[in-house]
Amino acid sequence: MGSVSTVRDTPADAGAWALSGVVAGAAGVATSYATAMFTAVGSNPVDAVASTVIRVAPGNTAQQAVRVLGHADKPTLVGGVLVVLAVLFAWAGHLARRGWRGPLAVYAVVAVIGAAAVLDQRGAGAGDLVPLLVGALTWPAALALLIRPLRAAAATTATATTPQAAADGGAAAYPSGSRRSFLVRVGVVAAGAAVLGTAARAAGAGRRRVEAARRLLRLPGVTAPVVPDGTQVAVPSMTPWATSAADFYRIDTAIIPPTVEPDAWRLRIHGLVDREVELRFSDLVGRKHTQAWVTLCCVSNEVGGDLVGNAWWSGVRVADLLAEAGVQPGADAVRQTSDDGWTCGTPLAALTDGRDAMLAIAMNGRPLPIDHGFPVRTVVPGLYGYVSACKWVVDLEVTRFADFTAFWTERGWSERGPVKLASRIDVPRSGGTVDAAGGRVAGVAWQQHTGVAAVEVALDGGAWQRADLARVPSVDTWVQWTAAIHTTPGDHTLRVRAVSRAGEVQTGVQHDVVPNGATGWHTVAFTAS
Ligand SMILES: Nc1nc2c(c(=O)[nH]1)N[C@H]1C(S)=C(S)[C@@H](COP(=O)(O)O)O[C@H]1N2
Ligand SMILES: [Mo]
Repeated sequence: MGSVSTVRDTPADAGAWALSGVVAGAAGVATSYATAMFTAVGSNPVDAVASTVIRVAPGNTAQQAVRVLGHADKPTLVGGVLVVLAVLFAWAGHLARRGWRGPLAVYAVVAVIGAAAVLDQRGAGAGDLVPLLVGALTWPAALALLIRPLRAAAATTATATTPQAAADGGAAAYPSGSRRSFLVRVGVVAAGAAVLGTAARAAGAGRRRVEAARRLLRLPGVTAPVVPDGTQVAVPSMTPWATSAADFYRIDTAIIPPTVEPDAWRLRIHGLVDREVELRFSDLVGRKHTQAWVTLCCVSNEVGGDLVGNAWWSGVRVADLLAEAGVQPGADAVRQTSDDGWTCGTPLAALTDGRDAMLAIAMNGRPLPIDHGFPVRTVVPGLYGYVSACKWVVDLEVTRFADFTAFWTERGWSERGPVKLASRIDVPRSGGTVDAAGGRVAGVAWQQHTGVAAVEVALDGGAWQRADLARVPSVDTWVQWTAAIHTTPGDHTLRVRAVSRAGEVQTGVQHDVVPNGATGWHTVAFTAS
């Protein structure tokens, strides 16, 4: 602590509290903005408020404003929202002199308005509130950090000066040590908010640009998905056989998903080939396409887990491209690299044995969503994603497994990742209820590119009984199954196992996901009534 100087309650001191409020507020705005931009979960609350203002403005003031301001309408409105916020945050800081009740009330009001605006956006759900929540937690945390030196100074001053000064909330006359500490904290928090905001803005701008390019893309020859007849069992609340892009699980190492413009995309095929091939996106669009329903799943999927989805993929067969490059003898692998440097090693055989291994440009009849690999990703029926389904793929190196390692194999996962035979109970959910007299249970089973021949269920650890299988267009997708339950009212368990078309009976031995996929029978406890 430095020397104790008993300065009067100057405007500059009052300014310190207000400044704390503004900087803490800015920190929260930055963290919520960054959460929205980096994760693409939810919407940025400030933008949401601006949009809501446009929508609810009385009469056609908003339209007028938009006309007058022209293209500057949105930035101007957002600027206005930020100015109002700055005033409220300054006020919160000012109120903090007298304790936490004031600032918390201000934050609560701002958060409620923000939440209302976020939920007011088209198609918004509770999950969209995540960025706002992050910001709302940042406000008091940052404020506490910033005002600690002010509080300390106020306490010192209160003892050094009059009781009246203390009652006034402690004149913010601070010892020089507190002053330095305060200025350092303000500087650090403000700089942090600025850096975070700028980074988030860059990420968001790239994403918006690519999202616009994606919307404008036309992919001739890519057809909309038509769910084949008989693939969906008619059991209430059963999982859809075809997974929408929105419901499709997402797994990757990208904190900020790569944003690759189709015009800038290049794919290099090189390594053990007769001639290197470089492809542009337009080359892929113009080539002969293959389209197929393919189920994709993650090696990290626990027994009964939902890291599995089934989509209609359109693209170009990798085999055709490799044939053009001319694969040399001795090669047994393709090392795939994505735009963000992630790598995986895929057996050459799986890419050339006639299965629908493709460089996909569309998912469910639409350009790939950014999070699922836009503009191009690989899909290989029968292999886990971590060894095959490279998103944002930009490089295929024909090589030998002996000559390289890939992202996940360097972290203890197996070099090869053929999909294991698996089955899951979807109805009932754990703890659910089933009609004791013939209630229907249902689920899915999969082993892509091998196929499922049968599914069996067992009640309370008893004998296995055959379930009915729905239809599938090929062995590359999951299959739905259903069975009827006949039992006594009360608590029971149901388990499931599959038999593959290769004759394998799914093992009941429980094995963790590391290093090459979980095993064991999915078992669900339920009540019959
Ligand atoms: N570029 C890149 N591609 C990737 C990954 C990744 O981390 N980065 N993860 C893989 C894994 S582990 C899986 S299971 C699938 C998941 O694909 P999805 O997110 O489209 O469902 O992508 C694969 N492709
Ligand atoms: Mo995965």
